[in-house]
Amino acid sequence: MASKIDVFIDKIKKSKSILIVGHKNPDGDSLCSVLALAGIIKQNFGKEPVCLYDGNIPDYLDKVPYRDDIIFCEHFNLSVRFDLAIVLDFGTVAHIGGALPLVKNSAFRIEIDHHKNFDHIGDLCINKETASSVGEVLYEIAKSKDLIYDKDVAELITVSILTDTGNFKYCQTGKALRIVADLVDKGIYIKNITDKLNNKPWKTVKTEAAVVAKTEFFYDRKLAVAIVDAKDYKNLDGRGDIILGLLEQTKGIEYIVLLKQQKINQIGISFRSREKSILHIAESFGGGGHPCAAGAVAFDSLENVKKQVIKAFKGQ
Ligand SMILES: [Mn+2]
Repeated sequence: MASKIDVFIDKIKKSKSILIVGHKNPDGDSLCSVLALAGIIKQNFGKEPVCLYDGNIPDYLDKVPYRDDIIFCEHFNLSVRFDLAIVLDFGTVAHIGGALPLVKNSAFRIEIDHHKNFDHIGDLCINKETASSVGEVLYEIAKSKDLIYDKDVAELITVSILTDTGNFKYCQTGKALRIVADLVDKGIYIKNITDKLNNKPWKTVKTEAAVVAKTEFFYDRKLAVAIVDAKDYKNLDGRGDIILGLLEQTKGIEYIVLLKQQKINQIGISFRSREKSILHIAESFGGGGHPCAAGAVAFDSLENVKKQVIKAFKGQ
């Protein structure tokens, strides 16, 4: 990995124009790793990368440092040729979204990811599947090359890690905790960060609460199924993690399914399990993820998808 990072640094030094993008509809890791990397490049090499996104950034991320430095890709001239494009946290090329032509058109491409990725776009790939988040990979790169960064960048790296580990819940090793411990020792204060993330519009909080209140239970209350219909979907902020988090607190619940009607016949499905793996169920709907947290998108009516999901948990 060391020599790859040397190439990475060398490319940054030699490039006059640099583009940084994450995945479409950014989550905390995608947005904050893009902004953190832009900060690291500015503060060490004096260059101003262009940061672009596609889709929507959730409101809860509106107060993260440097939030105003990322531009909606449709507000940018898509025929520009960059010397260097850096793509973060994307998983698969289809997730890059509207900035893809700019990435393809760049003279050199670097990808930095922690997803299992079979669909590379980088001329240089710095991928670390064992990393909790791209924020963690950036921390490691900066550390290995003695790159400096300010407190805002440290906060961004922390948001990346907190988001992708579900506030450390999904950590399989102590690595992510040690990184954040180091950043706390260097002066960040986690309460400041979580206060910034408490930034949802009332209509979102109200919708989340109403969805939780309408939850249905199956199989001796082991399975909870919550539904966000198309009307509620436009009020949702991000993936509906708060709905899942609230239901998770219920005594006796083993599995939670959240159905989100993104379009009339397009249903986003989030699966959560307390213990047993539900990955095979997500995969049976064409999705994937982790043993206890997975997702899929089904192209059928809400009623049909609901029926199929309930059936899939029979005997689980
Ligand atoms: Mn990520």
